[in-house]
Amino acid sequence: AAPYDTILVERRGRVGLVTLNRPKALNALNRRVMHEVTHAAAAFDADPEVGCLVITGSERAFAAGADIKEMAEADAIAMYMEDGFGGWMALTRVRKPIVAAVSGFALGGGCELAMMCDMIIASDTAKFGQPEIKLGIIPGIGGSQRLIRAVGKAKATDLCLTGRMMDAQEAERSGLVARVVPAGDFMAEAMKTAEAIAAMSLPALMALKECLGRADEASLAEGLLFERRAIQALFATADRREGMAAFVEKRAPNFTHR
Ligand code: CO8
Repeated sequence: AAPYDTILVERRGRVGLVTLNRPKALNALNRRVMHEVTHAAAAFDADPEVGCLVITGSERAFAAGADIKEMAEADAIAMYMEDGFGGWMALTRVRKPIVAAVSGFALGGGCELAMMCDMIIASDTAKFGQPEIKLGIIPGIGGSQRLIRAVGKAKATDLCLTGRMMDAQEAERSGLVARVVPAGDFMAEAMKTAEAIAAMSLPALMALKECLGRADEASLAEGLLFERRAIQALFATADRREGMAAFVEKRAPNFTHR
């Protein structure tokens, strides 16, 4: 692996695992973390042996937001010239599914990072929020856009304007989180889920991620057409033949991800 300072990176079978690792700062997301996470994710995206990624933090914190100590020194013109925080957009170009395994604090940029992933599995200790307003700023990598799409206008507005935290149960109720599991089990659950996803046909997974992403970005008519073209194209894969043959023959499929 590349020499990373702020993350741990490991491939387990077909799952690429990225663990944020700045425990003393509750995994605050500084520039270095941004470069390392996006670099590691792009490397897993390019690795044909990987079918699904997991991004996680520690039990205490997924990530407590952008690094406030770094931001305290920032200057507006420099931020603009270097497109401050813009590097995180690279994560949205990853074409394989990403599961966020969230325990403890997922605040500000941490909540936004979790929302850039395709699904969130949370421990029952997870706490989500967009507390930027308390610092005199606002979310910067999608909080005002993705949260409203995930939980609706009422709750997103409440969270963003007050900066309050929402617990795992409220996050699940409101549709931000796919599953809540007991604290001790969240990593096992996330890894098991990612392994199950990674065992599916990779071209189908990639097409599916693209289609799901369209739901937020296109009209229903455009999205339906996009989905139909994608399923038609998937009839060309060997995995499609194998998947259907395996069903008919009452056996497990042996996907080759082609
Ligand atoms: N940045 C830098 N350091 C942090 C951060 C942070 N966001 N959060 C915690 N830390 C540090 C603390 O300074 C402390 O360090 P030290 O031991 O040296 O004093 C250490 O982590 C432990 O934190 P606490 O002692 O505060 O732990 P508590 O359990 O008392 O409190 C909280 C935990 C509630 C999470 C508290 O630390 C907190 O409120 N943190 C800040 C949360 C926040 O405001 N986040 C939003 C930041 S703004 C943002 O994310 C902007 C988004 C724009 C784009 C983002 C791109 C990445």
